[in-house]
Amino acid sequence: MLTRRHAIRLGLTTGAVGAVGAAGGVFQTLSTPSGTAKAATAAGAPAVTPFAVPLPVPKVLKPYLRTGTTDFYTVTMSRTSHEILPGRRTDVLTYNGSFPGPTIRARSGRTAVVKQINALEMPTSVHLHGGNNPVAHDGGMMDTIAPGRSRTYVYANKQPGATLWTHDHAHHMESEHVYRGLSGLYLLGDAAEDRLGMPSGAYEVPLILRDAQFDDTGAMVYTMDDAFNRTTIMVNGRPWPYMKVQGRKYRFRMLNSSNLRIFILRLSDGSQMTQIGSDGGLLPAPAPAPVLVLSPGERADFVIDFAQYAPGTQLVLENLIGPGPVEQVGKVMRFDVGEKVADPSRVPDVLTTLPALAKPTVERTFELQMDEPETGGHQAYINGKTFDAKRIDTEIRWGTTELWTVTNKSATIPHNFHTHLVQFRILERDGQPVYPAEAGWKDTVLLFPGQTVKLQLTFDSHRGVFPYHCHMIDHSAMGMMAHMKIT
Ligand SMILES: [Cu+2]
Repeated sequence: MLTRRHAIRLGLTTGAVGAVGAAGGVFQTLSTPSGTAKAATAAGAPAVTPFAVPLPVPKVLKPYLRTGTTDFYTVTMSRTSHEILPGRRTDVLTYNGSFPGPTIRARSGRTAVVKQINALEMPTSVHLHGGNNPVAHDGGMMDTIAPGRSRTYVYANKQPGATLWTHDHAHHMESEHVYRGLSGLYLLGDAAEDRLGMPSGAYEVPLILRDAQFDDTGAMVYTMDDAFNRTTIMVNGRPWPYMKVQGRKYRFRMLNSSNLRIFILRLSDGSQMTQIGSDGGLLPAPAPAPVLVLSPGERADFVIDFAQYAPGTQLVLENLIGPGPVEQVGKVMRFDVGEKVADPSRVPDVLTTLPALAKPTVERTFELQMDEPETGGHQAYINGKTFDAKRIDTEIRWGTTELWTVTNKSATIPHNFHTHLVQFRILERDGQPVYPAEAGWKDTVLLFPGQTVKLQLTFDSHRGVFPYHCHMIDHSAMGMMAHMKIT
């Protein structure tokens, strides 16, 4: 349980304590100041008027070739400049020149072949976060693409439809590379999901959240592990955008692509959203969501029905957790509701069936810890060890189902826990069942200081060495990462 003292040290805004402390049941509805003042960015940065720029939607990458089984894509990683803050140019690292990168729309059961050309001056590695792929195509941290070279990743997509994420994973550089823009959505669809008739096309919209710090020239400032000065909130690459919506249902595919920032989101009128999916795919049933809680790397698939609002209504998507001044980090974007329109889409009561949980035969414990701020240290650890690329930390027999107990041993710093290769299930948090939105397929789980989760994982796909790590990626770059070997 998160105490108020912890909350204050974490910089939570009023009311968020109830949200993150609630175990079992859904999170409580919260109250928080709804900042309307002009949002200055960090000291010295140009002020940005919130809700002044329209929400862009990353374009969908077209395959250059489609066969009966496979879609072929080419992506070039390059440095370019982009308008993020209105009227300024910012140097960014991009996939195919866009910030964030273009969306790949893949299909479950069809192979996607993505040739990644590294036109940058440093090594990169492309990881498909949430994807079930063999070592050679996982974008390992040491398995990098040298400057000027290319690498072809093959994704078999043998998993249910899900909101996945391609991002850089080059060791000791991933944190800055992702921060500067090597990040893009990978939406995996499947036929069973299509048959549900949920909002699609123009009514299925990616929302890629993140923060950043800018200086007075509009340049992005990267300081390792600086959670406090990244107070410009962006969605799809623009600060505090607005989105004009029609009076009908929309499906949002949300990713928190921040390095360190956690979001606890709610609508400014306090009405509920409907969460339909999590990291690894659809939930069994729609879950009422008074708030959405997303730590870095987590995804939420959710629906808002704007038909319930009078035309002209403006709804702010607010954030209830810091760090940062509430007038900056307390809001994310605004929905401007238009006229009601016909809406043939549905959100059925049953979305999918999750497989029965196999009985775990191996139990392990993992403790996440890093040097506390007052010590001045900059190392991070899993089970007391900082990352060593040559060390195997966990040996797993192929076919085994395991129960992992993961604890955040930090006194003041939240962490999360991300596994490559497998989607897991969260059995409980601090001894209590998790709320419905966390009970589906997950690959990343949030742990506030002192929290413990129990995870169930089955290793019945690819063999080899894969990492697991904190996905507050400044922390993984500081060593909160380890290797598992499945044999
Ligand atoms: Cu961490």
